[in-house]
Amino acid sequence: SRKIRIAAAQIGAVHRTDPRQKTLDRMLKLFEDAASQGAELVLFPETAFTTFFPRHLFNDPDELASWFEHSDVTASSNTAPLFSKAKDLGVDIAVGFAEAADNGERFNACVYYHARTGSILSKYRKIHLPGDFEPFADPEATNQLEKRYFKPGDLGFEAFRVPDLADGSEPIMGMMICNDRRWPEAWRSLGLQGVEVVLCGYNTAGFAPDLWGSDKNQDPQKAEETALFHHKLVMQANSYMNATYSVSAARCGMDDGKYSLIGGSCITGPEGEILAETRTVDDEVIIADCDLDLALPAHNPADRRRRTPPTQLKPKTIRH
Ligand code: CDT
Repeated sequence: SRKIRIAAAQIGAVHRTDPRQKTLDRMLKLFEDAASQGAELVLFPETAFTTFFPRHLFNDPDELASWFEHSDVTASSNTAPLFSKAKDLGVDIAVGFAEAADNGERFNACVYYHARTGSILSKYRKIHLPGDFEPFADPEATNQLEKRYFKPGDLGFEAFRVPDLADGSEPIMGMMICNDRRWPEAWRSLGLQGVEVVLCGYNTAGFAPDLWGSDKNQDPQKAEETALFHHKLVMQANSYMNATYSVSAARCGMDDGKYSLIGGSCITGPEGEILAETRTVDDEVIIADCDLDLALPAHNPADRRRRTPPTQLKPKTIRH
């Protein structure tokens, strides 16, 4: 059989003033916890090493730069200890970070780190950047200035094979970041490459009416429930339609005592069923044993559920 034990490491509130070392220590603890339970791969959230900084406007370029890491995230002193721990324990990691490339371009990125070879096996740069370039006029509104701080990803949705996992059968994985999970193209691009495990870290605002374009008078708790519902809906429905496992890891909780982010990290099977989910909005590890043979329809071209999309992608004009 082709089994892998996968973990999602959810990270609770991280405040703007929290020292990097404190957050890194929390990540190391989560990682050790997952590894001690036999996880072979641990997924961390989007921009996992810091608070979700795109909610703030930074006019000072040095201050803005301080939230980013060089593309070789395994080498930075802010982040390297997580990767050396992964190498020591022989456990793979997928983790999100704000990437500053050598040519000055910046991306909301994530990497798949392969412990056995001690190297980055794959990198993904977020394609669907939500929010705006300019902050809202209302100083109380929650901003999401991703379009200001990041370029849209330029690497596509590329599935990749992971050596040394699932009895050497090289499972096919793919990564997306947060808002990408709401777009069918993201899933379908990976689905058509036969993906077996989709990895998705996220920071999803709970009650943020300006951001969601909803009524400020709405009940905050109801708003959070709706955000959570949509999160689970897309993870379960797209896992089912693409016959793939999916793993999602939240940065969640109440940042700075005022910005709420939903939890709901989960591991979903190829039938759309939830195999494991978090119960808190705090630091928490969830684990599931994923039998990739159950994602078989993804590999069986004769399966009646799978069709290559038609090449004619424009609507037909029918004249009467
Ligand atoms: N980080 C991120 O992409 N968050 C978005 C918030 C949407 S803005 C209303 C998300 O899709 O969860």
